[in-house]
Amino acid sequence: MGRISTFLCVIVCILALIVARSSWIQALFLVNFLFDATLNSGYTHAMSNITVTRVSDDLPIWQVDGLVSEGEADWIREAYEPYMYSCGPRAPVGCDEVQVLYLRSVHKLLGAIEERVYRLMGNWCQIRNKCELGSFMNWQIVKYSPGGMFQRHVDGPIPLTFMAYLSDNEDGQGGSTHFPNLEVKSETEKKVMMEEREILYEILSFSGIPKGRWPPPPEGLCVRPKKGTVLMWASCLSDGDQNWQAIHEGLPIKMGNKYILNLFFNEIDMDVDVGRACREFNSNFGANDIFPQLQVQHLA
Ligand SMILES: O=C(O)CCC(=O)C(=O)O
Repeated sequence: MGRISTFLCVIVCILALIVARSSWIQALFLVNFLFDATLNSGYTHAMSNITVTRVSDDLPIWQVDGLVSEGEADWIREAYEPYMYSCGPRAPVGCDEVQVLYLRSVHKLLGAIEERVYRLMGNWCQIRNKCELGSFMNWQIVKYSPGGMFQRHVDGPIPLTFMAYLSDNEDGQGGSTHFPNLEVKSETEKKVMMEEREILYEILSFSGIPKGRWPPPPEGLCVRPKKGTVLMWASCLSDGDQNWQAIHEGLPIKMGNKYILNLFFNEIDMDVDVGRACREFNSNFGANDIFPQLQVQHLA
């Protein structure tokens, strides 16, 4: 009896806290989110052949394929869509998002993906003893609608960003992730960059924004969203400082929607010593240490 009443007390206190911090509507919404059986249904797809490709020599940035399946990407998009709300003031323009603050064990698929990432990053995880679900920041799912974009920024200094595309962007749709400081090397990369530039100008010319206030055009590497593809990159240097090569933006999309899934490997206690995690990450680990079981390929 004692245990049951303690349990009920804890639940009531948690609910009271939620209500105190939000409106009734939001509170009901959050409670529903927490106990939504769909999100807890454990939909997963077996991990297939995972490949890791170093995308640029200028920055520790890798493309990981096979970690999130296309079916999982569809599932996440559809399951979390009802819980999305308009992004906050510091967030991207023209977007909705959902932050998954709760137990990864409740959100089974996100928990499974997080475990896969830890397995992939064997050494870093084990040495730092950080292979437990929820060691890092919240999962975040973002949806961009036409005109939606995320201005240039650096995530960090953060040892590692995980970003999965949950939708495909076709030719002419825009919405690539642009790294202005990373060199464009191949003709294909140049073609994507030029197309993104054209779309940006087209959107801006209808936006009413005076020309003098237009953002700079894409001049660096543009990665076009492909459902299930993951990008991972480090935003700090070995001395713990921000790596400005990691500056990036989500370019505006012209039509349709774009969805991404983010996890920032920023330790929760990193506010105490932001530089430490960067120093340990960078001085001890290279690509083959982060992904020890995998052969890292290089883009030609
Ligand atoms: O949408 C993108 O391609 C980039 C998103 C991004 O930079 C972020 O979520 O921090």
